[in-house]
Amino acid sequence: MSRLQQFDPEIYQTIQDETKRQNIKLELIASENFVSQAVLEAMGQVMTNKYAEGYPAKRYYGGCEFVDQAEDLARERARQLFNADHANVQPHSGSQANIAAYFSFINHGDKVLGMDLAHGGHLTHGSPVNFSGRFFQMIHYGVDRSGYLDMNQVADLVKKERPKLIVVGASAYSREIDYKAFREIADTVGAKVMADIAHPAGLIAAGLIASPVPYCHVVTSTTHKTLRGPRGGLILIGEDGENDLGQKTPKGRVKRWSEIIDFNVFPGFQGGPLMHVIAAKAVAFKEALQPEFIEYQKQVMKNARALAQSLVDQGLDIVSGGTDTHVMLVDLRNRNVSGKAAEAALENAGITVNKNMVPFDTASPFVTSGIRLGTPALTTRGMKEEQMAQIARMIDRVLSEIDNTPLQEKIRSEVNELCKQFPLYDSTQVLA
Ligand code: DSN
Repeated sequence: MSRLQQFDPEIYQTIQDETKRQNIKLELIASENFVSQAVLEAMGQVMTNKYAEGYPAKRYYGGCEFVDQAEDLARERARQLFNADHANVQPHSGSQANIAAYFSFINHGDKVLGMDLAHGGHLTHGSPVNFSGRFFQMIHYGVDRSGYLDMNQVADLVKKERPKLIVVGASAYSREIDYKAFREIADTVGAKVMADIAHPAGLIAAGLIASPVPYCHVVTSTTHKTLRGPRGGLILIGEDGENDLGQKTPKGRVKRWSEIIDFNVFPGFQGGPLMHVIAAKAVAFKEALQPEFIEYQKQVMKNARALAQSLVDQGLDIVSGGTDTHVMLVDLRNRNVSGKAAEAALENAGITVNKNMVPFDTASPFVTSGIRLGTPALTTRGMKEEQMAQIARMIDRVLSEIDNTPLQEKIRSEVNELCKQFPLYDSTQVLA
């Protein structure tokens, strides 16, 4: 019996149950993935005990010699992975990374252009309920009726509004983003450009889609989506961003953006970094530097295309008609089913998705007219195009008879059978 099981059987049981849930259901939430055993091990270890405010070799606490090595490895591997000049691996999350990046380049009240949440943007790209919408004057761009980013709208808004910062990136946009075009538009008014690559980071690291690092002043990310690391944030600065001069100190010294970013992460918005998570980020970055990671990401994209095509073949409507990445948005309006009802029915059938607004949605964010699907997690399990076609048929059956509970139960047993062929974690390993 493990020490955890002995001391805290209730929490032990929740971990057992969650392990089972992950094993027996089909995880199609586009922002989730399954980390390796090595990443799990790196997170559950004694570095959680260590305070290390500051940065390697410049800490406010003694005893940091080994966590310094771990953070240096994480920073170096992140730089190598993204071909960046500077990496900060301390943000506890993507939102924390974004806060630090915003306040590095702009001040409270400044004007920012970001993607509309309802068109695929993220809460931190200017939602009125988020710090971004409360601290800055946000204006929004979106997609056109074809579901593609409307670059004419971006150019018009930049010309008219002259924002100080342009935020590029999305949580529910399936097409490649032209970061170079954003930068060219930004340069017409001297705006800075921040790319948030939380979703496609793994595809970018694998070199399969364009990187914003050469074009944007700063790049933020999470580490746990396509990148398949522990939950956390990351900030990168490319050569161009690093050569662009930052702000002057009161004594007249010009600071580099890397210094300004680091200062805004700590002491600006965070205290002690989570050193066990940073160690796990280093492990995940090492995994992402292996040739197998490129093969994995290629399969993520192939699976996404196969799933999107199979859903279209079943008569479902995919925003923009398909995907270039790992994610897709299903517009359910032609089925007369809400995103909320679809999420619940699919969950009952063992298929985990999230409801999502679709562009030009008239339903509320709690109801929505769509669902978002992604393939990173199922690809980690080893599933391929054949399984994607099978899953698309299951999704269609559930959506075609949304209130048919016996059908959902039947499909759930089919899902369990499919999952058994692609085993995930062994609970004895997870709790070893
Ligand atoms: N919650 C994440 C997602 O699902 O895309 C974004 O932070």
